[in-house]
Amino acid sequence: MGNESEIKQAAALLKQARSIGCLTGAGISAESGVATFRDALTGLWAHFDPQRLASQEGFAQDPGLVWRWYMERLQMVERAQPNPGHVALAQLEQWAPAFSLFTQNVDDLHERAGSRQIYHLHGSIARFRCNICAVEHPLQPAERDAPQPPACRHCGGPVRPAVVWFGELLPAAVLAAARHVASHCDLFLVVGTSGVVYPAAELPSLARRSGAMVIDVNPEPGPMADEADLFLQGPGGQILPDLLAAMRS
Ligand code: BJW
Ligand code: ZN
Repeated sequence: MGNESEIKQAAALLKQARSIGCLTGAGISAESGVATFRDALTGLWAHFDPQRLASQEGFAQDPGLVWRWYMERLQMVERAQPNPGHVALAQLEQWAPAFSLFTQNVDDLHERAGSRQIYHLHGSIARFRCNICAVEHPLQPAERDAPQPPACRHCGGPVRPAVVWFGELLPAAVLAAARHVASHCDLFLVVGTSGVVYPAAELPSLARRSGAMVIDVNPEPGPMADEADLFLQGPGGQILPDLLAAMRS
């Protein structure tokens, strides 16, 4: 667990900062019951490789398998509620003079917790588009339970979630905004990411090289903790509210 003196140091840094950048990963939603990306491959999915499911190659090989995996995860996201970690980040946005939140998550729990300045690096699991012509496809209830992805009404191509798979480009404007914030902020806060997927994983080191202090919140030490000036060990749903409380005291 992040100890009291580290929480105090982090709270002092957050209070002084004029501009804060924040990067979140699947860990911020874990306490809401949304499996982290690697945990999402337990149970029924334990024998599948995430790089295969979340890729064009995997979709081409077995579109039904990929579709069912996403429909199961969509249901998990819809049932979930924001946790105290999401709420604390929304409160931090109100407090800070400038605050931008970049999430790798495809859920909408930050929005539902009240965050406003939020950018999705890897898209959204609740939107759909054609894999061939990219036209948007509003999902019908019956399509959710179907064993195969629906066909595009425009060109007949397979419909897919509007997320970013391995080997695909992140939305250019979102990535440019993230790099701009990372290279101009005073403080960069990282929460709940394993830090192994690029280009999101390069943002904390970009911030550090540009002169920002970096704080990492995670129950497990990993590549992001090595990059950080301060590592607060523990779950986001506990550490982030503790940080907010320390800022107020
Ligand atoms: C808690 C907690 C609690 C638990 N509180 N924490 C440079 C070097 C090497 C490779 C590349 C490179 N640049 C690009 C690449 C290729 C590739 C890549 O990064 N590969 C690596 C695996 C090596 N990147 C790409 O292909 C990207 N595209 C790209 O760069 O285009 C140009 C290009 C193409 C090809 C070659 C070169 C350049 C696209 C990446 C898209 C990633 N998409 C996914 C799927 C999204 C849709 C979906 O959700 O299904 O995004 S993959 C998956 O990983 C998902 C996540 O957003 C992402 C990150 O995972 P995250 O969030 O870190 O989750 P976990 O599960 O890994 O970790 C959870 C963490 O939470 C853990 O640390 C826990 O301890 C912690 N935790 N409980 C706080 N309560
Ligand atoms: Zn189409």
